[in-house]
Amino acid sequence: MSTSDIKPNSKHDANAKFADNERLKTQSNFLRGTIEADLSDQLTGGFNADNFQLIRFHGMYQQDDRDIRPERNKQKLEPLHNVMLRARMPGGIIQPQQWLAIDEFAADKTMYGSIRLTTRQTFQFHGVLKPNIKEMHQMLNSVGIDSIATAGDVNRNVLCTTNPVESELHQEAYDWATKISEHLLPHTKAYAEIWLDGEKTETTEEPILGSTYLPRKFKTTVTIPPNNEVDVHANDLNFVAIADNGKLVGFNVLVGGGLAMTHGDTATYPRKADDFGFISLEHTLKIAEHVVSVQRDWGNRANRKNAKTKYTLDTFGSDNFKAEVEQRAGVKFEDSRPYEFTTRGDRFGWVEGIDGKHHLTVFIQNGRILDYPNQPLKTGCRKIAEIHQGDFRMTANQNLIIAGVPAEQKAEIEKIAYEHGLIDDSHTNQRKASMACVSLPTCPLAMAEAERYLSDLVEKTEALLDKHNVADDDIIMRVVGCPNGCGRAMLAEVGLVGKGPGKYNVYLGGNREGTRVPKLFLENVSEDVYVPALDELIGQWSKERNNGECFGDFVIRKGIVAEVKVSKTDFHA
Ligand code: SRM
Ligand code: SF4
Repeated sequence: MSTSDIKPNSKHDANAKFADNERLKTQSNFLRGTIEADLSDQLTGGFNADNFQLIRFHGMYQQDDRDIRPERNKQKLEPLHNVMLRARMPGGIIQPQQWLAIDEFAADKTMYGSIRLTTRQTFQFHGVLKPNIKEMHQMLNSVGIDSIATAGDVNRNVLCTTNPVESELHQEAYDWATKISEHLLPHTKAYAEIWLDGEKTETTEEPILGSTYLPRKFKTTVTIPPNNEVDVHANDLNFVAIADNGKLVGFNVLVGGGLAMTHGDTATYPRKADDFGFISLEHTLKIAEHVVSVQRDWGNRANRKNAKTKYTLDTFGSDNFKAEVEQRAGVKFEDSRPYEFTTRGDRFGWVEGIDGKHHLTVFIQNGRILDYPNQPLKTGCRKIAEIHQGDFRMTANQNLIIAGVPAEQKAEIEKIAYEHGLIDDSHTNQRKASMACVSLPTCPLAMAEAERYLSDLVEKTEALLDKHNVADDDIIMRVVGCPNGCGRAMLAEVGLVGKGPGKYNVYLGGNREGTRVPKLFLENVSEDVYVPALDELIGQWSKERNNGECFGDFVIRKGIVAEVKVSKTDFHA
């Protein structure tokens, strides 16, 4: 196919100039590009031209360590190119044998030695050098893991509430997450051909994604209320489980959430998803397919900053989008069934499931599993994996659940967890309610620190809560290194968004349930401004809040920031 064959998007200006990503997808021979040839190019540790982008569809990003970039530059060396890999793990479930394999690879073959749990229920390896990339995929494949479509303009890793307590409902929801993930995967066999030495085949079509794939990344969840830990409003497509007597009967479908924006560009904004209505179970895959197909055909392929589903809904009308989905799927949405989100946090410690199995949720600061001085988290996880009879579940808050433990093994697992810092009674509620994205040194888009700064900020916030006699309370606080918002600051009660080194925009007014976008409070400020400001606000909150009123609700009630009701009009107003 040549560039001139790219079909103009019927809904947009036929003369618009397509984003260059459209050309490269078109010319990629269904995501193959020249990646294979590039792998044997020893002149560079990186990937050439279009392959830099194409490897994303195979779950990898080319990166370099930004801390050492200036020094290498001085020495006239190319940046120390490496890749970050993100695995595909619908619902975040990983078996002990798989854990042992990734633990070993992280230790032996990555620059940082860590396993990084992400905000989307999977893990990343950071710092894999080119000669080790193929081996990495083959190792993953040998234990039943792949990284297909965890990045790029496709449907990404499908999230599912990590709720091992109501095991039956969770099992059903998890099965749907897996089915949806598989249904929406690219059909091309490029991944197997390139990384697993699979048989060379010819791909002639991508029946759901289309030969030029989607206009932009696409994110999906399956969610079991009342817990919204997957943060539905960060996602393009959400299936909210509706149960009758503990049996899953269907889903309410929410479409068009997303959190990214660009500093200074008011045409970009975080936006909540719209409720399209209820569907019964048998329509799930059809609806998933056609929300994707409408976004595929109506999404903006000229301007990538306005290409996500949230903008397609705002451009063409949510009702029109919904009607088109109904027509293509041959399914009418029914009225939404009642449900409520009441919580977003993980339930730390042990809980017993209805099947009598026990589940231990451990807090992993920033999701970074590594052996720290006095806290050998990685060794602890490995020791547990060596004896564990259940599985592990990665949560969307970057934490880990050791799930399905029989009563007789609880004590042994708990002992290992304590000895290795996986259970640490000194962690405050505030620490557990705080989250940051990766940011520096690996993220090429980072403008300010996030992961490496979070602990300091938490300590300062803990001191403020203590000072105002509310030390047992907490505020959902999230820090991101840039406005892409990977740590979901745009659904936090207090969200810090990186603007430059040590400088952040401070947003206030999200709620505990994750159903409200916060609003700008302070712009481009450093700690000497926002810590005293938080001191004052926390002081006010501690004295003037209504019974049980959370910080985010308080700042809205007091008019400290205005409520964002409709993002398109309210967010930048
Ligand atoms: Fe993200 C890009 C890390 C969740 C919105 N994200 C990136 C990249 C790959 C930078 C890049 O493009 O080169 C970051 C790699 C950093 C590194 O060194 O690892 C990165 N994103 C992450 C993770 C690892 C953050 C974390 O601390 O856990 C999360 C991986 C999720 C996963 O397993 O798939 C992660 N990213 C998110 C989320 C939150 C979510 O989905 O729940 C968002 C906001 C929700 C949304 O999509 O609206 C998010 N990431 C972005 C964006 C902005 C997309 C947009 O709509 O404009 C980018 C940049 C882009 O795509 O151009 C981005
Ligand atoms: Fe990187 Fe920005 Fe995402 Fe943080 S929010 S990981 S800095 S892209």
